[in-house]
Amino acid sequence: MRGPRITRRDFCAGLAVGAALGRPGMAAGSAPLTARPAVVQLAPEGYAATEVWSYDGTVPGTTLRAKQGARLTRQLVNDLPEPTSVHWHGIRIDNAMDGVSGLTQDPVPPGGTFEYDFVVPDAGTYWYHSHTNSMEQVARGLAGPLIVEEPDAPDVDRDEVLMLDDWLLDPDTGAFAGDFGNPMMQSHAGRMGNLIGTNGRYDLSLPVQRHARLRLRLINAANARIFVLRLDGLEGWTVALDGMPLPAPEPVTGDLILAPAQRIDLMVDVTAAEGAIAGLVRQANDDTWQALVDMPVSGAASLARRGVPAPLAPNPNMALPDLKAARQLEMVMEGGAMSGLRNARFNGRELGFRELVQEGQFWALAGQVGMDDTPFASLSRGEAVRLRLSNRTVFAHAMHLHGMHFRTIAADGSLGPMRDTILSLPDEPIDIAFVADNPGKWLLHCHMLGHAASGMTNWIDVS
Ligand SMILES: [Cu+2]
Repeated sequence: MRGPRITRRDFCAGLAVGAALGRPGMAAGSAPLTARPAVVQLAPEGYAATEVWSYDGTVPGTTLRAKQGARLTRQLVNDLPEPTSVHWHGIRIDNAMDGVSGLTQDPVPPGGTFEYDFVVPDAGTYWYHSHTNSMEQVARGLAGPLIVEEPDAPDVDRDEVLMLDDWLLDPDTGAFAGDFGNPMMQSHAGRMGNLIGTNGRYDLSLPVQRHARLRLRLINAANARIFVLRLDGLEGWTVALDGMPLPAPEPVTGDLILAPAQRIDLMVDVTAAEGAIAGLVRQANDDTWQALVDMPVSGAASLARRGVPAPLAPNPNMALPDLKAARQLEMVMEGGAMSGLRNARFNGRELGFRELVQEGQFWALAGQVGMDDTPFASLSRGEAVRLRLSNRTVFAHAMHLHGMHFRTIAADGSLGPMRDTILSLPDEPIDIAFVADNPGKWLLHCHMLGHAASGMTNWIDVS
């Protein structure tokens, strides 16, 4: 029997597929990462699906994995209706690849492409997200995990990436609710979702076996929510913060605080009995503890728990800042609702708070609202910096430095763990220190993305 003839229409469709696969300018071996609208079921079944902006059609985007020291190449294809760019959060990256529109690259227009090509020097848990109109684009779904694997994987039964997020949805339509630039949210704690979930699911469930050892890679992709978490039926250790291994695993004894953009790597053992439901619980607004990730327990991986895990190997070439020789800087954080901010510089002019509000701006870092041509600090490559973050607002902020990790300085002057994002609470100054060993223009901003968009974005120059 004869098959159907190929019609002109089939042929043209075939050509179109070929053209899509062979976009000009794509480097050999560079898989596309396509930012595009998609429809996904974020709300519980029975509610409407949500039109999101996604990487490759899912929320969160595909988990990207690379070996430590490898080169990662991805061609960003922008199929969104507005410009975009990708930031590789926590990677000590070549500045030209940092993805910050208006500072390290031009935004990629709709229909355009950009070749991201960089080395990942550090093993650990990282993530990627939009850094163009990010308070809207990240809230619409443009974020995904980026895992850099150790040369020798630690001894665990399972490695689970858990990207925590919240979404503000209209329950009737499934659409994102409200205005992303809502001034009331921006000037307060930020855009909080009415639906909270993990890996795009409000009811994520991971079946586990008793005594199994899991590596849990927690990533907070929310615009503004600070997650307060506890282990339930699990016992274990924190082994890394913001990708960077702790010198020794620290037993988890109380609450785990995960501010926006922060990551925590845990090694946990399932200690709950067979038939029980273990998992992660989170503190709700009314101080009750609610399930976030369920882990129903069935069967046993072994008869008994294993011993304390070995620490993860430290990442290479981490310079220790010399605090005595360090340049001392202070960044005062001001503004927001109920603040005493009187005036600050915006677009080269000193404006009063009321004028700033009329411009949609609410916050200042070191007297500056948003980015100016002049950086907060111009540093010489290799210079050690000691920076005090003084929060004179009544809100918490998650301060993120691009391109380099910093260390917190404890009250006794000792250096704490390395981080790229730190939670700053009102009237509790934090001292951090770092060696400015990565040349380029690096943002220093609040990762509560509505705050960043309404004043809390500044930058440093390392040359
Ligand atoms: Cu903030």
